[in-house]
Amino acid sequence: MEKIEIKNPGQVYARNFIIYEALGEPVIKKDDWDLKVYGHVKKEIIYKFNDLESMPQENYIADFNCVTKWSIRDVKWQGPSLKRIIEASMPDDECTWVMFECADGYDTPVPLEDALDEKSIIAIKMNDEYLSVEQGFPARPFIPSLYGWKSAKWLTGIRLMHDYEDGYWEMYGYHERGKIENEERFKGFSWKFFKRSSKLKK
Ligand SMILES: Nc1nc2c(c(=O)[nH]1)N[C@H]1C(S)=C(S)[C@@H](COP(=O)(O)O)O[C@H]1N2
Ligand SMILES: [Mo]
Repeated sequence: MEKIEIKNPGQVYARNFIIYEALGEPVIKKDDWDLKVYGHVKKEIIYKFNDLESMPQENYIADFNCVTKWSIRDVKWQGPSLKRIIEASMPDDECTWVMFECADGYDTPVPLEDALDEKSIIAIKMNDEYLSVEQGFPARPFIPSLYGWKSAKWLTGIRLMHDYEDGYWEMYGYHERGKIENEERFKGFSWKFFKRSSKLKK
C-alpha cells in the first residue's frame, strides 16, 4: 500500500493515540447522521454514511501528528476523496477556505488548496476498521500534511468560505493552516524561524 511520507520536525512517536474531546463525545446514530457541504457553493449536497462508503475509496498509510508533539506512525487511512466531494458542490471562484464543523460544536478551518490536495479524504476507516466513537465515528477529514487538530471528529459539515475564520483552537492561538513540515503550530510563530534566529545569536 502507498505510504505518504511527511517530514515532521519536533515530533516524538508514541504507541497509542491520546483521545481528545475538547467539547465532549457526542452520541451519533448512524442512520440519523449526515454530512452537509454548503456555504458559497452552487449546489448544496447532503451525504449519508452509505453515500460516502459507496464512493471510490482512497487507501494509504500516513502518520498522524498532534501539534502537542506526539505522533502515531503508519496509520492506515480509508475514505472518499475530499476533492471529489468539494468539487461536486461547485464552490464559487472566491472560495479560499473550508470550515470543518462537528456534532460536538468543534470546528476548524483549512485552506481550500489543502482540502483539494489529492491525498485529502473524508476518513471513514482507520487501520481497516470503522472509526470508533471516541475517534470520530462516522467520519473525520484527514489531510496528511496538516496537524491532527484539523482532523475534526464527528464531522457533520463542510462549509465553503470566501474568507478565513477561526475555529475552536485557532481562537486560542493555534495556527491558521497547521502545516507539519513548517511547524505551523501557533499563529505568527514558527519554530523553524525561532531556531534559526537563536543560532544566529551565538
Ligand atoms: N470534534 C473534535 N475533533 C477533534 C478534537 C476535538 O476535541 N473534537 N481534537 C483534535 C485534536 S487536537 C487532535 S490531536 C485529534 C486527536 O484525535 P484522536 O482523538 O483520534 O486521538 O482530534 C482532533 N479532532
Ligand atoms: Mo492535537
